[in-house]
Amino acid sequence: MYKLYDKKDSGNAYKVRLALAQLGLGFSTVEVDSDSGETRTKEFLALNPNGKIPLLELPDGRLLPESNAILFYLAQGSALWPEEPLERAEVLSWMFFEQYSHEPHVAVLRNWAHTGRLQKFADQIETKKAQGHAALSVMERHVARRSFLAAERYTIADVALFAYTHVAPEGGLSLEDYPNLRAWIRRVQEQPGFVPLLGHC
Ligand SMILES: N[C@@H](CCC(=O)N[C@@H](CS)C(=O)NCC(=O)O)C(=O)O
Repeated sequence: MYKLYDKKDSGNAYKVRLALAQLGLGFSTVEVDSDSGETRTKEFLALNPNGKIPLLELPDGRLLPESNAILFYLAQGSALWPEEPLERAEVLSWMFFEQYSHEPHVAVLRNWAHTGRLQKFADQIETKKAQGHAALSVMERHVARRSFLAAERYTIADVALFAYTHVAPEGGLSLEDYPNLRAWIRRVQEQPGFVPLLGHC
């Protein structure tokens, strides 16, 4: 069975829980409070030297960090990972977009809000919001004429981007002006085996 080093309110960890659930794979979780330094202990750093969750332990004990790499690993041979090379590249393109242009703004604002640090980072809020809205706008335009992000079907690109997009308002990024994105969120929530993000933050 898989073991997920997890945090119930983490969108990055939620990506993995969602994929595991939708793929029907059994797993146990170990809660690691990344907001209070538990990913920076000597013991955890021995598991993931980068000091971050999610971290997946495979049934044979091998360890795999990085949410999107974990999604890629789990999705092999499933409908969540297309077969055609260009469609695969499109999925990866959105997953790289998520890590570089979306998560550092959309997820970070949410984390600052939930950990009471908006005041501490007040001088960065407007820039982060502009960057977050820029990423959401790219997605809004893309899903205006498509049901899903890549390969014309639900893939791990949707899993990766759903995690923080649907809770963007928790970080002060309203989805009011993104009707197509809200429709895409509903389509993801209707996928077989869908499970919600746990925890409030
Ligand atoms: N690129 C990583 C980011 C993971 C990440 O930022 N994890 C956060 C929680 S959501 C964390 O563990 N932070 C603790 C720390 O950096 O000390 C991924 O996608 O898995």
